[in-house]
Amino acid sequence: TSKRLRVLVDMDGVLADFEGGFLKKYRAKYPNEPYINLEDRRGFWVSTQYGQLRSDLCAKAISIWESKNFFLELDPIPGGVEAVKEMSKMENTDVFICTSPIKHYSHCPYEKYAWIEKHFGHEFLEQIILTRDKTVVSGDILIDDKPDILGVEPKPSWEHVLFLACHNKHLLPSAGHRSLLSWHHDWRGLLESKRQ
Ligand code: UMP
Repeated sequence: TSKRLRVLVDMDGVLADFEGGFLKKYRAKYPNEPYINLEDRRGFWVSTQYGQLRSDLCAKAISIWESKNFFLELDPIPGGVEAVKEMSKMENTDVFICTSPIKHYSHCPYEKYAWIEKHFGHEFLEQIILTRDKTVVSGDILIDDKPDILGVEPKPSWEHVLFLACHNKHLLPSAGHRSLLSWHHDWRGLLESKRQ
């Protein structure tokens, strides 16, 4: 056991506002199509809920995040960049940004690196983990808005702390995991609880 704490922080929905950026660009591209207000979002997959609204809207939704500059232009989630910069300067603490790129790889992986460089600086590129399977990454804690994080490792080393998002707030409080309601809530206490 190491005396250092390893914190894994998800990007979309935790540091970068995927849901807000999606809705803004979807409404601009498809002004005459129906859409789902953020307070009515249910389930992690935007494409699934749009497909339920009308089957052709699934592909229209996907076209938004497959477009150039979608990931690069996402706004930061309030307090997230500041919190991660602060925790990266804490003693005995290693922070990694752990994020799953979409499989349409033309823009997303590049833009995730560019977003981190823009908001955290060039040095922070060392801290990026791009993976479609977070269960094989080791850490003490994973702060992520996806309720079910599954992969080939049945017993991941991290504790999943659910970050509140428009699509998961109706699930709270969950018996399954602890949660972090926003970056203005007590993330420092959460980290301290893992050092005990
Ligand atoms: N994503 C989809 N479809 C959706 C919603 C999100 O492909 O309906 C993408 C965006 C992110 C990835 O690239 O899935 C989720 O990554 P994590 O937040 O789990 O790291």
